[in-house]
Amino acid sequence: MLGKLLITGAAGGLGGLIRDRLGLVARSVRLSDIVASEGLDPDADFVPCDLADASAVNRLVAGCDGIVHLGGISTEKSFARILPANIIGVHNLYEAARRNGLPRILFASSNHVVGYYRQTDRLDADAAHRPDGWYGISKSFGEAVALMYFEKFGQESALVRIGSCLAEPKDYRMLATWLSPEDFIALIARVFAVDKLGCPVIYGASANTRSWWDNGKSAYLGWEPKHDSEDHAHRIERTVPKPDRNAAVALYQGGVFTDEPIHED
Ligand code: NAI
Ligand code: 15L
Repeated sequence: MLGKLLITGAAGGLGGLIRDRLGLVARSVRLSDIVASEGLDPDADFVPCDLADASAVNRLVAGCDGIVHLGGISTEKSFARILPANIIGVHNLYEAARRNGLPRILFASSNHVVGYYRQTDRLDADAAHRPDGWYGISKSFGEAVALMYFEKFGQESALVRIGSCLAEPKDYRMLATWLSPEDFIALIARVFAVDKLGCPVIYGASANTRSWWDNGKSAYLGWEPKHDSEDHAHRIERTVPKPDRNAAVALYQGGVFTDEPIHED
């Protein structure tokens, strides 16, 4: 079991789903975010930190044995907003890891690294990047940083291209992309338990019958997701209008992100 696990972006949606459920992964958990976290246990080890502040990130990482890096901008925004959090932030995190004993990192990458593939395409870990916006490009950058730190310094990272992680899938696209929180927690546990991690790309999706993604190249992790979005298909078919088959949300793996303009604010 790990000693201290750091979770960045702990005040966000995904952070809220997992932060109290990592007792089998680490003896203690340090939570961090740029904003205060609602509903936080008053005894929690919460360290406010802007990922764009290199010295603060270095102090944050010191003494941690593993990192789940969720922090940053999580949707399509202007380059000006993505730059400090997702690009400078990833630089600062990996530099802090290098200076503090190379704690293993789970990097929350995204399906938007490959968002411009069609939903009829089937991808594995070697698919060339086809990012669908500045957000996807920032995740592509993060994956490249992780690979360089692995080659140069032996820094291990899991590059988890998360599909859609929420309690239940909400629409047709999520019947392919859904990752249940329980399956994500099981993946986190495998990433920090396996003897040799390396720097694999892993598609963060449950065992969905309609999945587009093949995790054969990271099978050595022993991650076996248990949930299948098919269990929610009837509810979605009954309650959610089916999108036009030529709409971005029905054509591309990245869904509506592929239709986003360049944001300028
Ligand atoms: P979120 O937007 O709810 O949480 C991100 C957190 O990062 C926020 O609490 C925010 O305050 C924090 N943050 C933003 N800028 C920061 C900065 N400069 N310094 C420190 N913290 C900063 O996003 P969510 O849904 O919780 O996602 C977590 C991570 O997983 C994100 O990196 C996202 O890109 C990735 N991801 C999530 C997916 C999902 O289905 N929820 C799908 C694919 C990727
Ligand atoms: C993501 O990368 C986003 O962080 C999340 O908010 C969802 O939109 C998800 O992808 C998705 O594609 O469903």
